Amino acid sequence: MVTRSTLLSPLKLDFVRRSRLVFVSCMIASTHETLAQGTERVRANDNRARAGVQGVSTVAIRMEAKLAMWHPDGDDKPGVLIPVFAELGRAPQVPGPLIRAPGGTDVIVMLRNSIPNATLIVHGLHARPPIVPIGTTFSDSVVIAPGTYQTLRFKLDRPGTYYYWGTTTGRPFERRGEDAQLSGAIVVDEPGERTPRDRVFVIGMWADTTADSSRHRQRELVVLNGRAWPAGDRVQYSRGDVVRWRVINASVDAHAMHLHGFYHRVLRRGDAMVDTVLATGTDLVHTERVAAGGTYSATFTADRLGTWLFHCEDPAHSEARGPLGFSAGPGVTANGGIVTRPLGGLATAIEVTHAEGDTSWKLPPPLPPYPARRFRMLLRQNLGSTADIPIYGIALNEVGIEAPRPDSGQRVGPTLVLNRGEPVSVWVVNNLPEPTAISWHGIEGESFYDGVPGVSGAKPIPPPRNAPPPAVTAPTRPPYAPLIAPNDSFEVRLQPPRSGTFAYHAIVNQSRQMRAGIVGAVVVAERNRYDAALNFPVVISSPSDSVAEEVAVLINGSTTPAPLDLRRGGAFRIRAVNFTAGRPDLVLELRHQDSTYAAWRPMARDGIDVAPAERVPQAARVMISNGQARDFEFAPLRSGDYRLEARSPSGTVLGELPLRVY
Ligand SMILES: [Cu+2]
Repeated sequence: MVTRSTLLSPLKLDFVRRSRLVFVSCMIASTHETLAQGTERVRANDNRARAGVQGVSTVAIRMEAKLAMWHPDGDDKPGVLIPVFAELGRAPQVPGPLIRAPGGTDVIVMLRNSIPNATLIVHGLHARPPIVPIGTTFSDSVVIAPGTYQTLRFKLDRPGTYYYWGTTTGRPFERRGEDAQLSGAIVVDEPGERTPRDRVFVIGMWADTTADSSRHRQRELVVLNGRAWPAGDRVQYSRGDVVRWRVINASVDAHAMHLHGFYHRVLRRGDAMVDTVLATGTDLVHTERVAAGGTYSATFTADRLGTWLFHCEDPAHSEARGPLGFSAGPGVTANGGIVTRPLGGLATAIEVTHAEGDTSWKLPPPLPPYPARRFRMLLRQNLGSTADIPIYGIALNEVGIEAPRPDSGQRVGPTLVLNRGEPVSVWVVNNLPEPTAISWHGIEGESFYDGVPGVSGAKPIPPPRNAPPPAVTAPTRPPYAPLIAPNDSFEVRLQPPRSGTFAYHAIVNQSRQMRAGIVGAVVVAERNRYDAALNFPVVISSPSDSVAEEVAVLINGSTTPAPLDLRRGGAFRIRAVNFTAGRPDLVLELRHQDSTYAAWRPMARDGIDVAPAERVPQAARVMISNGQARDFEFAPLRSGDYRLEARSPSGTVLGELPLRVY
């Protein structure tokens, strides 16, 4: 129920006080009509039903933009009155109504602006491809005065994923505030084909909801199809289903969309205007960076049972935050207790269950293969660690081969080197003063060991009544991966199927624990082929200190990492992973002492080898988003000093790793 008190909550007053926007001023002098309109509740739009009335080769949609209450964290959580789109006579929606038709369809949109006293500008309601008659300039937008409507006719020809968006401020795409949910998907299907069973995800962002932080990333709420995790829908598939997704980033930040458990093949990338089919063979990724305003389409086969997270790898966008209008509060309570923060914001979960007729659930669950090697991974607190600024370390040893290490490293974990295909056990021992859980980033395996507490794993399937008990009784375990309490432990089984550079990292209290040091590289190599002298894992993370975080990154746990020594004439592999907070646009560069670019050869992306034709020497510069892994070969021919720099997209040096070649 929305009551008047919701409308006049402190959030609303604060929202009005701070806002500079046109339509808000109208709410201060709100008419009876505004209030009545505002009580309408936004429905999260899962984009499974198309809007409008479908004719033979036309679709007609009657829409309006109006104010309504949006509750991104769930119906029982705080809401906010914002302008949104609705189909006339239906509940308002975030994202807006889905315009979907086969190529060749004529679309008629009647759009009314019912936002009191605000001029609405809508972009994107035009033909695809955009048609520009000779002698005219193309405009992607229409201006609709308050209380009026316009009828737009355009033809959707070119198949692809697009969107429309509106603004009440007249600003360009840069919408973080009140009008930021005025976005909707446009999907053009292949003509003559049945509408595929795909999913359309629209990413939205909302800022300015808490007044107590000066740092914008602490104030950002990122939503998927109008809801923040865990309030949104999960996505269900049967094992073997071919999954097709369209992702539209209608927000003004880039996102690093990471899929747990699977690689997805990116088929197209685009934006509001164009959608380009990719012809390269190198678009099999577990993490796809999607720029502000960008789109992508991807596919994969859901051949692994269990529940899998699909989320933005940037903890600034997928860590739990306070409900709308409230900050999440400090990570540490007044008496020193540490608040556990599971995920929130830009995330959903994929549930893969047995296909109909698949009776393999009757069999006892397969036991993980007997581990060929066992590792013990001890997470502990380092000297100087405080509740507010924790410094954690990891001592890793192979049980029975190496003695436990006395030191734990600082702010970065040691590299875990595994052989491809070899089953191992990693005993994660939590001696931290807070609960934790470890995610095995990019490593395909069993859902339960993927490590996301309460998500990874699967609901147990009850046997039918009168079913005989299974022949072998498997050891019982909880259905979902646990949160590892302080002084508790969790045995993880891995059998990495492919070689490459991966990572492990904390997946609760994520930015806090990763910055403290619960992050490290995993390198999977052909059996016993890994040579530590030729391979340089480079883990980039963020400092705990929030002031330092704005201007620096840590490379291998330090703002002043120890130099690497390389021999002239050798071929060295740089294996970089980005687990910073809020840096999806990080740029890595390798430079000579005189600041010119050195040359390197791209070798792998996200653990997938690049095509041989692409492994050519080139200027050493790459963008690496959160959660991505990038491998390069550096074969220095002359001695001297080099440096690997991590830069912001505008070129500011955030961190530097010296390389000495002799
Ligand atoms: Cu993000």
